[in-house]
Amino acid sequence: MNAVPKRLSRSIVSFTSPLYVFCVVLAMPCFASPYGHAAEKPMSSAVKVNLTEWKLQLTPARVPPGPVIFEVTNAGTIPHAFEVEGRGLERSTPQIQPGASATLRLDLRAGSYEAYCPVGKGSHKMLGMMNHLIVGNARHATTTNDKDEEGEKHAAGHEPTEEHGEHELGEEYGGGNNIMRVTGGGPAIQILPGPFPFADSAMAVIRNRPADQQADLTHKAHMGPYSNNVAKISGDISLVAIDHGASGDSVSGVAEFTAQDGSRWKVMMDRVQTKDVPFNPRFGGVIMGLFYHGASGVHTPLVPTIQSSLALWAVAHLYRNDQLVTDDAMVHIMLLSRTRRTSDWALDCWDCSDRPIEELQLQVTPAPNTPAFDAPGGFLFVNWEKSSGQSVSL
Ligand SMILES: [Cu+2]
Repeated sequence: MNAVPKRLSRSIVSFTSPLYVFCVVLAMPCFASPYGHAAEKPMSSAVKVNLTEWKLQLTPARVPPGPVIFEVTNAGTIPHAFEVEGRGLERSTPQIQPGASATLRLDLRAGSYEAYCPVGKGSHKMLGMMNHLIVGNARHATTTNDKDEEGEKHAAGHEPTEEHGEHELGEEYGGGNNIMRVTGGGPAIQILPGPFPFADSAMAVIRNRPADQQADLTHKAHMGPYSNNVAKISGDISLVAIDHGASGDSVSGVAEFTAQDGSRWKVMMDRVQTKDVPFNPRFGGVIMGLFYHGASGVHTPLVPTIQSSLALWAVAHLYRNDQLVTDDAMVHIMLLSRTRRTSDWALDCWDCSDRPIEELQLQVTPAPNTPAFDAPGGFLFVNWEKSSGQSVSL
């Protein structure tokens, strides 16, 4: 998954200078309390939490045991929330709208806690909105390799600074190395321009977006590709995708189909697309296992809420009737939970995340500032309705 920086440099920095810990834990309340009741009522620590797509920053990321006040700001463009989990505790803020703030007060025992965004059934967390809070002297629960020991050693005796709040652990999510072979099967249908049948439900999400996104999404709600205007066609697709960290994602494969107007199209996947998809920072490459779209708040709401075993963004060579159209066609492919009924292939669920994963979607659009394709609506959107993927861990 290129969407999330996985090989993040470990900016693990220690606060474990014995002198520093002593001062924070013991001395600070004494100095800070003018009444000298520090032992009965320890002073609260304050942690600033910054939420964006798709990052969660804690400043500082280590506090002494006792009361902690989290001052949470959603600096992103979609709703988020903040949850702390660990040592038998699990507490969160309500959902926080973009630009808004919330406060969470907890009494924390020494230990390591997960701090993450709980929105989207784990998808925001998986995309990178996750960090660790260390209370007291605890070592990080998941730091086991030598690098961390080194980091701690080197940092020992240094004063903590702001950057220590950036306690990022990329390897915990999607650090694997997965390969998936996908073959399209079942009826192939071409989706033609038309209104999105769940536009009313989508509007609840669209209303929370910035003005420029609202305009784009509202336009697509009326003529976008996710419509019930479909035609049965014929064609094949097969591909191999590799999810291998920030720089190793890869895709290869070919789709060939004869569209509803009789034109023959060929899509040859060339490479993953790692540049941000407009309005969706950090999407790109190959992502295996993601709950998103629809009401999840992740990516466009003009697709029902779905679970995907594979989502990828690629750049392809595109041919029409054996003539090259472009070397830079933008491709989005998902193997996802079924969104359409088998009688007339109409979209029939707003939340389709519990359905079996067997629908393969191929969406091909022109790169920005290039001509629309010679196809209805200027795009190509084909589903293979009974497809399968084989995932293998290397
Ligand atoms: Cu979130």
